[in-house]
Amino acid sequence: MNVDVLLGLQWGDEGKGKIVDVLTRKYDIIARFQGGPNAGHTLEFDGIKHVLHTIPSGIFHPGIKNLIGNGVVIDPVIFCKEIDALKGHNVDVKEALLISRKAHLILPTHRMLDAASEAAKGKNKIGSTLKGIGPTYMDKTGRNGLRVGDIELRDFKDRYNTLKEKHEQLLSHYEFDYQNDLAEMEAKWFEAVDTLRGLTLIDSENYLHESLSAGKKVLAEGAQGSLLDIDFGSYPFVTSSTTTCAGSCTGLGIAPTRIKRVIGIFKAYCTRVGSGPFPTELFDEVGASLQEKGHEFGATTGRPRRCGWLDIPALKYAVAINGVSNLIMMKADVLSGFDTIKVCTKYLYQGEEIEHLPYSLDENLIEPVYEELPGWKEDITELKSLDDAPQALKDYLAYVEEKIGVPISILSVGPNRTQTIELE
Ligand code: 2SA
Ligand code: MG
Repeated sequence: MNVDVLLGLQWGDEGKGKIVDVLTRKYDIIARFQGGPNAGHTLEFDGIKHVLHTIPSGIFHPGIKNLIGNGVVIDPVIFCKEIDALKGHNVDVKEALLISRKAHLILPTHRMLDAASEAAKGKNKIGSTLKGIGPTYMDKTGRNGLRVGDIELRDFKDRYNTLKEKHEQLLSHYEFDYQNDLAEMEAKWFEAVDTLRGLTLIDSENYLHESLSAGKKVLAEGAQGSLLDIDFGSYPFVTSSTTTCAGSCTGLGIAPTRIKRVIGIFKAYCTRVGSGPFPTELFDEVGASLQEKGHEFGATTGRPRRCGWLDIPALKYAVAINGVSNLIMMKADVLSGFDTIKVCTKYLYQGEEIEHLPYSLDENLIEPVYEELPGWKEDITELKSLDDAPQALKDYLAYVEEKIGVPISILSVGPNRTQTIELE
């Protein structure tokens, strides 16, 4: 059978967690393919809000397998905290959660390196989540990393010490005041590694291959967003993994020919957390109101997210890179109440109008050009069908579909599972 891929088309926080949770019943396996505890996937149901970082968003559905793929980086300490938070929700992690032996481990010293590297950048900080993501992927591509499967080897401690010593050398080159006690961090880390050892560690590419051959359906769950992709994002203000569709092949070991649908999620407006260019960013009361109404704060760090209008050239770029077959529009409810809604349809780039995303998104070179659409005043959080939607919302959806050339198959009008309208 096939793999569907679900990923974010903007700078992350599009609502992937909620939609994976909603769609899980259609699949047998939910598989995360990249990123790590930098992600914050928020799910809300039965009056409770859950935030997942490393664990796939299908975990609350009995009978579904949730796989952490080889492309993911795992911090055992954060991972164990997530597992603890699942206790009391009837989740048998030994049964429901599978972990690739080829996933890489985030060491305490990776986190220290992340902090030191960010501090050294001064005003050019990436705005990293400080979870050690960049240094861990650097060790992966530098062929120095530690993998989950290593914890089953007899010489694991030696391997750990070799990498830690390398890190300590690197750290000695930074002038950075480490507030944390490494010995204490290490003790917690090794305790968490023991817990990890007791979970279900597998060669996940083989498992997926066999499952697909046996007719199982897989949903690959992305983290962060396409504009944070290491190759195609607003480099260097990106994360260190392949957040785009291709990442699902390398991060899970599935062949491109297995992929059927590519489901792209976007917010009805834009947000970005961390540094880096953001052409449609609003610094006025409209931006403040989007932030407040949309509760736009980082699910991992609590940082306020920057807000702005929808950016069509950026969205089109993401749709093209990923080969998106279905769109999902999130947080349409947050746009209720505006007299008019602006949409960026092109840019003024060095004095010339362009409709594509240019190489540099430097704010001194690029200026968004907007079209204005009528807004709607109605509260749409109880909406069950598009038939009952305000005309201006229907027009907004039709406008975006026409601009992008891909149908919108789901509209989300609130954070809860139940506030989801399937349009197909
Ligand atoms: P990193 O930590 O090395 O991956 O940071 C590099 C850049 O990637 C951004 N990034 C994110 N952007 C949006 N959401 C993310 N997850 C959390 C959330 C973020 C949070 O769900 O809200 O809580 O702050 C995420 N993870 C990484 C990051 O801001 C840097 O710009
Ligand atoms: Mg998030």
